[in-house]
Amino acid sequence: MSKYLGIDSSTQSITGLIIDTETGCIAAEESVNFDTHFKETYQVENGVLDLGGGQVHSPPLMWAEALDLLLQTLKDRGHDLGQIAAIAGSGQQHGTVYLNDTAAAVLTTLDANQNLKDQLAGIFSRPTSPIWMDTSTAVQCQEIEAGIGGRDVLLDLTGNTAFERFSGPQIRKFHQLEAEAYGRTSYIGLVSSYIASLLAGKLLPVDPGDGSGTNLLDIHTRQWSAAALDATAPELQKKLLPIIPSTQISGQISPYYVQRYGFSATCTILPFSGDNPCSLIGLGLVEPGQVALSLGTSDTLFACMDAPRTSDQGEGAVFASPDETNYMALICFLNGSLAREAVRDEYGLDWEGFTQALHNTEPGNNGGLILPYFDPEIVPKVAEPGVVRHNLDRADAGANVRAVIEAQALSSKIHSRWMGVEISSLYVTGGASANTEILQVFANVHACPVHRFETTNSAALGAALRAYYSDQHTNGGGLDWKTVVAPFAQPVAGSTIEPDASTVPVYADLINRYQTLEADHTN
Ligand code: XUL
Repeated sequence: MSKYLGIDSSTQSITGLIIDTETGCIAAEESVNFDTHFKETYQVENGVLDLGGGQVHSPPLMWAEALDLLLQTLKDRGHDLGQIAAIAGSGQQHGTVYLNDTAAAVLTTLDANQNLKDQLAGIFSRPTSPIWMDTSTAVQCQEIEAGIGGRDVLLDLTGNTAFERFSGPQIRKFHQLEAEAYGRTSYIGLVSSYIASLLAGKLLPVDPGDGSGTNLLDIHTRQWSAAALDATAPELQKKLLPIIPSTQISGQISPYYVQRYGFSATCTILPFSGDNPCSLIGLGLVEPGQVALSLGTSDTLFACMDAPRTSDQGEGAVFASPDETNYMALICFLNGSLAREAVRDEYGLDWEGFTQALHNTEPGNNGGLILPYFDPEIVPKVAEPGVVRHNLDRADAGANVRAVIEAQALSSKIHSRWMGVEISSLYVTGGASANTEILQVFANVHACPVHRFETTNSAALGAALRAYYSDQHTNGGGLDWKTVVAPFAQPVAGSTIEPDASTVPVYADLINRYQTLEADHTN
C-alpha cells in the first residue's frame, strides 16, 4: 500500500491529508472546522473557550467528535481508507489532556456501533484542556524555574525557559488549584498523544518533538527529566507514559475504525507530534541550515539545527525534530505583516505601490533605518510599541518602505545567530512571499538563495510524510528523509531568487548599525 494519512488536530479545525507515495501527489485533504460543527454543543469560539484571566481551554471531547466526523467525511468523499498503510499526526502544541482510570479500558473496548463522543464522555478527570493560548501560569513558571535551580538550568536541560503556554506550568497550576481532580488523573497526555490514543484504542505516550514543548523533557536524552517533573507536580511521572521515539510504530489501528470507516486491520499508528515539529518535516527541513520563514501577520522562522542550541535571551523555542536526529528552532517576530501594512497604509500605497517603492530604492537605503515596533515585539523583546527612525525622513515613502523590509530581514538574521547554523537556503511561505522584491531583500541580507513555497497544511503533510518514512523503514526500506520529503516539499518552480553579490558589503555594514540602534532601544 502506498497511501499514508496525516491528521492535524489544530486549534480551530482538524485536517486529514492523504499522500500517495507512488504518484508523489496529495490524494486527499479534508478539514472539519470546530465552530462550523460544534459551536452550539461546546460553546466554543474559534475552537476555544475563553475562561477569563488569560485562561484559554478547549474541550477534548470535541476533538474526539471532530475526529469521527473527519474520518466519516473522508469516507463519504469516496476515499478508500482501506488503502492507508499507516497514520501519523500532529497536534497543536502544549495543550494537555487529563484522563481518569477508566480511560484505558474504554479505549480498548470501543464499539463501532456507537460514536466516540458517547463512549468517551466519562474518561476525563478534567473536562477541558488548557491550550497554547493560555497565559495564566506566570506564577507557576517562576516557581518551576526557581524549583529547578534557576531559569538557565531549565533552559539548558529542556531547551526552553518556562513559558506560560507550555504543559509543565499548566499541569502545576491544575495540581495547585484542583488537587482532588489531579489526584484522580491517571494519564496526562498532549493533544497529539491523545488523538493517537483514540486511533490506536490504547493510551499512547508523547514523542520527543511534542514532549519538548512541555518544559518536562530533557532535550539531550529525549526522555522525561526527573528533575523537571519533580519541580512541576507530585507523582507526575506516574501519570506520564515513557517517551516513545517519533518513528517507532505505536500499534495497529483500533477495530473501531476498521469496522466503521473501512481501514485495513494492518494499518499502523505512529506517534503523533507537535504541529510545528511536523511542519518542519512538511516543509522539507530535514538538514541543518535549512530554514523556512512564514511571512504572515507575524513572521515565523523555522530552522533545522544539528544540536539543541538555545538562545540566552529566550529568543525562540527549541524542539526535538521528529526526524529523530535534528532539532528545530521556532522564532516569532510579531511585527510581520502588521508592520508592512502599517507602512503601506501610512503612505496610502497599495501592494503594487509598495513593491515599486522597494524597486526604486537602493539596497542599504543610504543608511536609513527603522525599528518597526508598531506593536510590542516578541523578538527582540519590546514591551511597549514604538517606531524608531534613524537617518530616515518620515515623509519619504520609498525609504520607509525599504527600511521596514530591511529591518525585518536584518532582524531575522541577527536573532537567528544563536542557532549556530549557517543558513544555506531560505524557504519563504505566507502572504507576503508572493512579492519578489521583498524576497530579494531577504536573499541579499542572508546572502543565500530564497525559494518560494506554497503550502497550506504543512503540519498534516509533515505527519503523512512521517508515517511514510517510518512505515518503509519498519518494512526494510532504506529511503532517507531527504528522499522521502523531496516529491512533496518542492519550491514553486522558477521561484528561486539568488542573492546579489554586490550587496554583501552593504549589508555587512548595515547589520552592525542596525544592531547598535536596536541595542540602544531595547532592554
Ligand atoms: C508553538 C505554539 C503554537 C501552537 C499552535 O509554541 O504555541 O504554534 O503549536 O499551533
